[in-house]
Amino acid sequence: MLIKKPASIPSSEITPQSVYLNRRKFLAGVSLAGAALATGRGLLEMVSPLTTVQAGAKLNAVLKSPFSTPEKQTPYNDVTHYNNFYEFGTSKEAPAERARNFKTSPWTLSIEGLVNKPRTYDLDAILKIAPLEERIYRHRCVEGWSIVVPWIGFPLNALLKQVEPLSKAKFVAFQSFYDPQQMPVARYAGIPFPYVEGLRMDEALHPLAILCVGMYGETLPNQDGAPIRLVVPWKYGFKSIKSVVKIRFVEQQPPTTWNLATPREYGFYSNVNPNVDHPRWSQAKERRLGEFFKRPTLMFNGYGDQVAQLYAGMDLRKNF
Ligand SMILES: Nc1nc2c(c(=O)[nH]1)N[C@H]1C(S)=C(S)[C@@H](COP(=O)(O)O)O[C@H]1N2
Ligand SMILES: [Mo]
Repeated sequence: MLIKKPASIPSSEITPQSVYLNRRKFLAGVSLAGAALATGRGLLEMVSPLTTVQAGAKLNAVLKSPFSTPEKQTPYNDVTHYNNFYEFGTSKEAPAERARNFKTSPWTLSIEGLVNKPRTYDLDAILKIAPLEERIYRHRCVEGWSIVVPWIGFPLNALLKQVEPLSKAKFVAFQSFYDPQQMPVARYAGIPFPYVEGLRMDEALHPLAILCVGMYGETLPNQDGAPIRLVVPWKYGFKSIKSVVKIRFVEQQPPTTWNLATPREYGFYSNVNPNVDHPRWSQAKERRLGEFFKRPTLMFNGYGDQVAQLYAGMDLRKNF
């Protein structure tokens, strides 16, 4: 990572953005960095207990990825103040306000179902699953807006390899945290909670699918799904489930929240597809946040070269 691999970049180069670090944490980070140099141990390994403490802490030792788009990144302020996170309200501005005191530490992620090695991870263990990478991805919401975000995470397949799915496992089911006490307005959202999502096994193994722990060089803000979320860039945004607490390996296609709520409008696959309209609007174009003119939406959100073969022979009109 920072010590061993020259390809790594300091997070300060990702986006110029001032970060508040309290003095004690800053000093601890510096001395640990020194110790990492002296012992040759990875910096991430040594600082991860500090970086996981709260949203908005710097994530060091982040590798660049060849999967990143060179497109202009959406401003941080837009990505953190125009959110869908229905547990915290249905307006785009609500999650930034209402998730402010969301308690994300301590956090556990449990892996269950058809695996050889079921396991419960705390956040420090999650951060040790694989080296953290920056992945600058396009994100296309089914509602017609899009953003370009420098996510930080690691391939979902790295976790899968640790828990060793059985050959019977054909799908992966994800579940979000839900606590009506902390999310009192969720009951007015009109969708069932906890929020659930799913992927077919080959989709989950695809190197573009990541578990995301940060963005713009820092841990995830609460409104963007702290402390850990999924990011699947070739699918509509609602597949990228936030604040994940459970991942279950199953034989049958699992239920997904938007399909449960409105099956006529939202299918299981939800691949970005400009040729298949939503029943109530066209999906041919999108508006990048911060831009005035719409741009054409690309098949598989522009990731077709990498993912189209996953759906070879499937009728994407039926499997929407
Ligand atoms: N738990 C949960 N995850 C969720 C949602 C939600 O309401 N609850 N909204 C989804 C939708 S519709 C989108 S577009 C993305 C938005 O992610 P962002 O706010 O970080 O841009 O999160 C997805 N993940
Ligand atoms: Mo969305």
